Amino acid sequence: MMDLDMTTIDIEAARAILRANDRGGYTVPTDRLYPFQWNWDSAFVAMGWATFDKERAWRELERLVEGQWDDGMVPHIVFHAPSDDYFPGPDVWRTRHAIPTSGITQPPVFATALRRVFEIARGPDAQARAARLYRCALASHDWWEKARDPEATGLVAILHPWESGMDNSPAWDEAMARLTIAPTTPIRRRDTSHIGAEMRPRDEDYRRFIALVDLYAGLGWEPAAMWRASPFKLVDVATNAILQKAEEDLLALAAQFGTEAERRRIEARMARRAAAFARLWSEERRIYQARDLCTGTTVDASTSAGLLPLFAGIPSAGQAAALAAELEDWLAKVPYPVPSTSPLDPRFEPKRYWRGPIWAVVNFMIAEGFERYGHAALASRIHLATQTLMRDGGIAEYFDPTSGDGLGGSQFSWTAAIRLMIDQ
Ligand code: 9YW
Repeated sequence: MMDLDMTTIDIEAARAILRANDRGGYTVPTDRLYPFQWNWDSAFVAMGWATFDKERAWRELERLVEGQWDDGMVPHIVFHAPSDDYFPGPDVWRTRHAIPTSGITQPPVFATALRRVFEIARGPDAQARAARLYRCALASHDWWEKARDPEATGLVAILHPWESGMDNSPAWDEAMARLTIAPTTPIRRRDTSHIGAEMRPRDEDYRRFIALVDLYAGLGWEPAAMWRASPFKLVDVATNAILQKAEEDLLALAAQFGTEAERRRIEARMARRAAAFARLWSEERRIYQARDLCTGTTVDASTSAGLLPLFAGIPSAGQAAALAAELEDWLAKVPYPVPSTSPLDPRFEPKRYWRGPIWAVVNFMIAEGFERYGHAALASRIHLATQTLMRDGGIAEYFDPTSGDGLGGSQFSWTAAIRLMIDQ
């Protein structure tokens, strides 16, 4: 157990970060490096705000859906106010929404956040606010089904690595290396002027990220055209697991705010997805792995995404035990859980973004997942490690699993939010 005074200090520090990153109802992930509102960051941040400022928690979610498109997509970035600190900005995305946004999405944590905010932040207007946001969440899940699983397989696909939120994961290496398209937009990276290049994706990654953006901008961001033309179509484990958990939370909200038909629709999607997850399980690797829809093959990369189905209650008890055993093997190599790439994989890089470092939000979901399956000791070990990393390495963007060093941006909002949530 941590001593009480230190815990109070940590909590005050985490709250201060959210207040400092508040730009008027929305929270930037960190100053300068990410000067806008990011989709899945905001969902975690709303849950963090809910622990001490209920009004602010509601506003976070409401400001995010100001960017929601008519077709239901919640974009991965909402550009509420201009800034030169980030590339690619609205001029590169060329979308047509009234408030400028990016043209792709991110893991849908929104309904999970809405349920939690509604449970904690009950006030006189909570019913009406939740009812409206329930509609936004439902529209977003319907969009995922229609736009990203048009062949009704039960699993959705991402069309850009940024949609996974795990931008340069080794799981995308092969598909990205196959791309033959080149960017038309000149690449003017801003991230490496804020953060050391050794902690960021490589230039080659950025060329490919922007080549895909240019391709889709040329198609007017029309989902069916994007689906047909995309050379990058990946069934990401994390996105599907997070969506499944979000459906569970949406269903709970639908009991109060939805119709019978909506409840049936959500339940049907959940049943289909739960069954389809069997296609992502690797008995040999003891983990879930992504599938590449362009080649019809499994992506043999073991990453922290592969543990996330626990969060949605997808694995059997036997599979959960296998996932725990797999993680134990990783932790024989590195002292801190959970590295974003298996340290047994030759592509593991402990300081480079999603190729090794620990992310507090991912730790949180994995710990909740192990808890769900009764692996309480492993769950507490992960939560405790997240707290220790923040105490010793600062409330950083990510952490080196070999040394515990805090890396990337500092004073980081979603890391602070997780600090607040662990203590709930
Ligand atoms: C970028 C804000 C975002 C996260 C992503 C993370 C990073 C932004 O930062 O992407 O420009 O690379 O990969 O998951 O939402 O914290």
